[in-house]
Formats: sequence, C-alpha cells, structure tokens
Amino acid sequence: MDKDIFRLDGKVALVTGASYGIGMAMAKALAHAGATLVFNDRNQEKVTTALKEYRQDGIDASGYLFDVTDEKAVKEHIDRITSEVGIIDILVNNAGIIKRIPALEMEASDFREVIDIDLTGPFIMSRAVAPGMIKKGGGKIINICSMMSELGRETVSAYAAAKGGLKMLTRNLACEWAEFNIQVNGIGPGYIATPQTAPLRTEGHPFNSFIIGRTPAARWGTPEDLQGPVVFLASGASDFVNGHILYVDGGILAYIGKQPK
Ligand code: NAP
Ligand code: GCO
Repeated sequence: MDKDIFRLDGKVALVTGASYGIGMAMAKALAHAGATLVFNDRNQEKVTTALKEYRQDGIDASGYLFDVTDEKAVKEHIDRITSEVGIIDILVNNAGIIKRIPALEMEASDFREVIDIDLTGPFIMSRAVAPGMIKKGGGKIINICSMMSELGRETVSAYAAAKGGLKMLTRNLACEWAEFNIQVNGIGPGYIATPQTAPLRTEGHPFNSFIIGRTPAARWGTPEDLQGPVVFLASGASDFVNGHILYVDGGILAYIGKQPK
C-alpha cells in the first residue's frame, strides 16, 4: 500500500460554511492532510474570525463571502477561487440549517428555506465545481447528510426531507459523474455537539439523555469525529467508493434502542 494514500498535497479543498462547527473541524483535517484550504460563509465577521483561528492552527486558508443558494454569486466565486487559488479538487457541501417546527405549524416559506440551503445549495455548488474537476481529470464531492437522511422525528420534517434528498442527490451525481472520475459520497454524522445542537444539549434537557441512551457509544459526537472520515473520502484511498453514505454516528443506525427497565 502507498503509505501516502491519505495525503492531499497539491489538492485544493473547498468546505462550505466552515467558519466553526463540523465544517471547521473537517476543513482543518483536510488542510493538515496537505490540501490548500478554501472556505466560505455568508457573514464577513465569521469569515474574519475563522481566518484567525485557521492561522492559529498553522493553516493558511482563504475565506470567501457568499451564500450557497445564490447561483450567480456561487458561479462568480468559483471562477474567482479558480483563478486565485486553483481548480477545486475537493468540495465538501457542509453549509446547512435546521428549523425545529412541528409540521402542523410550519409555513411553506420555512420549509422552502431549509430545502433551499440544505438540498438545492449542494446541487448549485456541485454543478459549479464539476466542470473544473472534469477539465482536471477528476475530483471528490462530499455531501454532509444526517441521521435524518434515514430517520424521522418530531419537528424536523423540512430538514429530514432535505437530508433524505441529499442522500439521493449524492447517489445520483455519483452515477452521472463517475465516468469523469468524480467520486460523490456523503457523510452522515450522528448527534454532534455544535451550535446547531446546542438548544438540545442544555443541562436537564430530556433530549440530552435521550440521545446518549440512543447512541451505543453513549456520548454526543464531536466535530473531530468527522475528521478521519472526510480525509478518507477526499483522498485516493476512496477512489472506488461511489455514492456511499458513511454514517459516523456512534452506532445509532445499528441500534434498536435500550430495553425499558
Ligand atoms: P452549524 O453549527 O449550524 O454550522 C453551519 C454552518 O453553515 C455555519 O457556518 C453557517 O453560517 C453556514 N451556513 C448556513 N447557511 C449557509 C448558506 N446559505 N451559505 C453559506 N453558509 C451557510 O452546523 P453544524 O452542526 O456544524 O453542521 C454542519 C453540517 O452538518 C450541516 O449541514 C448540518 O445539517 C450537518 N449535520 C449536523 C449534525 C449535528 O449534530 N450538529 C448532525 C448531522 C449533520 P451562519 O453561522 O452564518 O449561519
Ligand atoms: C435534531 C438534530 C438533528 C441533528 C443531526 C442528526 O433536531 O434532531 O438537530 O437533526 O443535528 O442532523 O444527524
């Protein structure tokens, strides 16, 4: 085996929404594996703060301000990144939002916003980077899915619809673009401690102990738990892995649940 099979030297990696949380942890892993790091966010202050944090970690990242749902801005920025940094070899579609609203109370506008960011955004981004990858002879696209790509629960209908859709977008693009040596795969994180799940993890919140009990590993995941998986899917080690969703969930999807006492 090539001892450098997981190295990403000479590759340009773009991680969306990587100014903190899971995105930042994955971005750092890609950079430490040798990739030149590019990220975006939709808030300049967050981009500036993140650039400082990357620098403190020894990473010379480039941060851009654009929204993944804005097709025109995405195209302009991919062109800009291509000329300023290089053709993107690795795209991680990480940017996402959740709205926890019971379906009976949810407005269609809220539903649409979640679908737009969590599902249409990854399509717009993938569509924008694919021509460069084709020109270069290959690439890697990694979509950040969810437990809700497989499971449902109260209040997250829009998110589950988007992440279930993202799983199928992953499989479909994997089929369409395999002939160009582009591997499209997904990572399905379990319940990870980030600002997105902060409202569910407050002291005494019943969801906190529910999730720990529902996870065989008996803990919340950390953003760092996603670092090895993203490097694997971004590297030559996964060149024959196409349309796979790698669940990183401490065993949630394997588990029927605890027997009541
Ligand atoms: P997070 O803490 O909420 O971070 C999401 C990032 O995406 C933020 O930087 C956010 O920027 C950015 N973003 C949102 N909408 C955007 C847009 N339209 N354009 C550009 N950037 C945008 O989330 P996280 O927990 O790290 O999750 C990252 C990804 O993993 C998401 O796709 C999430 O659904 C998924 N995920 C999370 C968990 C979990 O347990 N935490 C589990 C499974 C999957 P702003 O701060 O400016 O909004
Ligand atoms: C929720 C959670 C999730 C997770 C994650 C699970 O309200 O159930 O926020 O949906 O963040 O995506 O994998």
